[in-house]
Amino acid sequence: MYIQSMATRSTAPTASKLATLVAASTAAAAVVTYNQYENKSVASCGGLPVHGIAGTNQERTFLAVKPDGVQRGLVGDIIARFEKRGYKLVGLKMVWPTQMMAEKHYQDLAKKPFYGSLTKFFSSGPIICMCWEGKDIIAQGRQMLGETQPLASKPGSIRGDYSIDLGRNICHGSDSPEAAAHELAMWFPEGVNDWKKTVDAWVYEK
Ligand code: RTP
Ligand code: MG
Repeated sequence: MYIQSMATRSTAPTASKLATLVAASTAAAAVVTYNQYENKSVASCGGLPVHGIAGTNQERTFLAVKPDGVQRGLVGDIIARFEKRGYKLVGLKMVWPTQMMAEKHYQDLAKKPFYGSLTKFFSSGPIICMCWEGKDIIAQGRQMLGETQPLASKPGSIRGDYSIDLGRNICHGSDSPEAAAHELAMWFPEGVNDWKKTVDAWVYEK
């Protein structure tokens, strides 16, 4: 099971390391850590399901910076684009996927000839797992990523600005509410954080 694989690849923090980790984490990550260590079994830290509510301002998606984006130092830029647009980050962590996790993530592509190279690449280094929330985030997230093929991606999109090759296109985004639910359940089994963003009245008319 992928969760067991994750556990064997992680180093369990000592109590003192844990305190440092929590202090150094973002507020969102710290809340998740607190809940994990309190042994709370939560689908989300508030009342929402992890995948939010599609079609509302609380729609959620799973976005990831792939191993090439991490290696190329694009994590901050990618997070900043979604933050500046007005979306809310409710889950964030770095994970080094196993081949099995990559296969589960891309299970809908299992019959494609590139499945082996894709999953090998996706498990070749750490990725940044993110859960973003906001109106139309699934479709807008895909637009902000760009097209699958970098050649078709417009400048201004992440892939249009930073990628050239199909198999090194920097980022992943859920392509439907069903995919978002599947992917968020897989990558955030510990839950995410339902926090209120005080500037939302300046982002949303209603
Ligand atoms: P992603 O899932 O990674 O966000 O990408 P996507 O939806 O835009 O494209 P998808 O069809 O889901 O394919 C997943 C990744 O596989 C690689 N790919 N290679 N050789 C090929 O024909 C081919 N087609 C797709 C791409 O890296 C793509 O992002
Ligand atoms: Mg896809």
